Amino acid sequence: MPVNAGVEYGLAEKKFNEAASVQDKIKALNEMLSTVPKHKSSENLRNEIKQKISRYKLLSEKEKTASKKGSSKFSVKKEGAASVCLVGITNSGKSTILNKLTNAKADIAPYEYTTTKPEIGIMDYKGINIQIIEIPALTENFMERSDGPGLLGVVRMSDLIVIVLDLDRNIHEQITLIHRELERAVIKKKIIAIGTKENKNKEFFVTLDKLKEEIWNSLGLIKVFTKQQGKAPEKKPVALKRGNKIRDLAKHIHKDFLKKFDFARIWGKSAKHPAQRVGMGHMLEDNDIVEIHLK
Ligand SMILES: Nc1nc2c(ncn2[C@@H]2O[C@H](COP(=O)(O)OP(=O)(O)OP(=O)(O)O)[C@@H](O)[C@H]2O)c(=O)[nH]1
Ligand SMILES: [Mg+2]
Repeated sequence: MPVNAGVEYGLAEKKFNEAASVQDKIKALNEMLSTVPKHKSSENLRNEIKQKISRYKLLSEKEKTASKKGSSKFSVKKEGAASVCLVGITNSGKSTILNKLTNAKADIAPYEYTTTKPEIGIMDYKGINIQIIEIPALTENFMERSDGPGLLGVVRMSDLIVIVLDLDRNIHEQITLIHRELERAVIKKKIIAIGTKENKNKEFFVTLDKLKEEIWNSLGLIKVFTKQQGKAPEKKPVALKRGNKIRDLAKHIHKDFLKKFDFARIWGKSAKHPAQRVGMGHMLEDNDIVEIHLK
């Protein structure tokens, strides 16, 4: 955080980073700007924020023009613990991977541009639902296409981008194109890459199970099992953010749980010993089992 900026700036910046839509980004940037004092020492920071605002305003204009043309509004409802977007050039095997990872039945064909709208499926990762979305193949100047801003809007709201690379074609060209188009749309997000077709470049080639694992690991989530006293743990885990505490789990289960919380018992990696008694501030780890006791 810059020297001159205070807590409000930090909060506004957090809002900016978490904002999914261009409009929310602009709102958060304006908030950030209003918290930075008009002072010589903070001039650079103010200019930086102003530049960002004008870039996002330009994007917002593009979105508006495109939506007037009628075809840009792809409203994809977020579902599951996280959303992952598959991007790549045409024929790279996005639909093939989507169908393999999820319950989706997207059309797969040897000709180009088979997918013309977002295709959505749900991946089951050890009991956690993760939404996987394929968007139509990226092309040069994607943002200028009538449906470009809408489709990139779908990428923007996702939590992770998976680049699907056709290993039969020039990898460097694919990566360059994809990064350039994402950059033009000012999309900054965690990205992983996966290779399809011939296994010439081992670096990018992963099996489906490995891919599932890699997606999960890149999302920064943990899964936690709840249990009731005297009973076995629930079969379906709860997804939480890495670093979350018992407090977050209690809140996730029911808003009243925070008020009524007494203590918790915990088993697993974060427990010093099985059934350790802990408070709300105890940090959870992947695969922990938690029994919450209410007052
Ligand atoms: N040999 C081989 N063929 C593949 C693989 N993945 C996809 N294909 C083939 O490549 C072609 C394109 O696959 P799709 O999954 O439709 O590719 P896409 O990226 O969704 O393509 P568009 O939606 O048209 O842009 C199909 O004929 C697939 O059968 C793979 O790993 N190995
Ligand atoms: Mg496709």
